[in-house]
Amino acid sequence: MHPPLQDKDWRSRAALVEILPLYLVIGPGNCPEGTWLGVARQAMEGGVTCLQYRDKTSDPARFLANARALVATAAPFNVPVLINDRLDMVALSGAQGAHIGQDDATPKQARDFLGEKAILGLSVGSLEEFETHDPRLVDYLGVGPAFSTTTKADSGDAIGPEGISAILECTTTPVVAIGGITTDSIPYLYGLGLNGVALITFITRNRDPKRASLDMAAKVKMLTA
Ligand code: TZP
Ligand code: MG
Repeated sequence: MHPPLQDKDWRSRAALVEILPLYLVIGPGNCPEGTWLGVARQAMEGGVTCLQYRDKTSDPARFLANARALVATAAPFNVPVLINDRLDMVALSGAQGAHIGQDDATPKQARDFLGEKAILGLSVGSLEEFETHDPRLVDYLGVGPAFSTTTKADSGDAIGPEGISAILECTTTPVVAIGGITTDSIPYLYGLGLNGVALITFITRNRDPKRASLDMAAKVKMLTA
């Protein structure tokens, strides 16, 4: 059994290795109207191990209400919630941490703001971006886009398994790949040393998000086999 969410040392390597394998990034914009929270629940029933609330359009009150709803939905599953970009919403929503990109607060600003207990993830799209970060401040890296994706317009060109490998060779920080990952594309990532995969479309646009998560959970086991 897992200890209660708030008591866990989320930043420990053991905790990160447990939560990163199947990571769902989700917000209202990724799902048909009114369904996103149910999709998140079904995804956790299917084995999703970590959630990121990512919402570029809601006003602050709606953002906070949604983030709180996701935290409450995830708690019985012992699944942590990370907040994309909006560091101010982390403590207010009861989330376990944040995920930032290269154009957001710096890892130093984020760590100073969040304190020592919160999980902090950073997006990295190249070796150049990787080299500018201080690994002591960041708990995991989201590397990609692994494959081409239309979900994030400014995500840059796909870096492929080779680009991901180049970064993995330079770090001991846990890494998840993101971008265009499906049950068909994930085999190209086997054996690279990834700790997990982060997904939007494969789960949120699937008619059966639980089934999609179960299928992906089975494949994710082969990442480290
Ligand atoms: N960051 C890099 S690619 C991406 C993000 C948020 C989108 C990934 O979404 P999908 O739909 O799984 O390709
Ligand atoms: Mg961002």
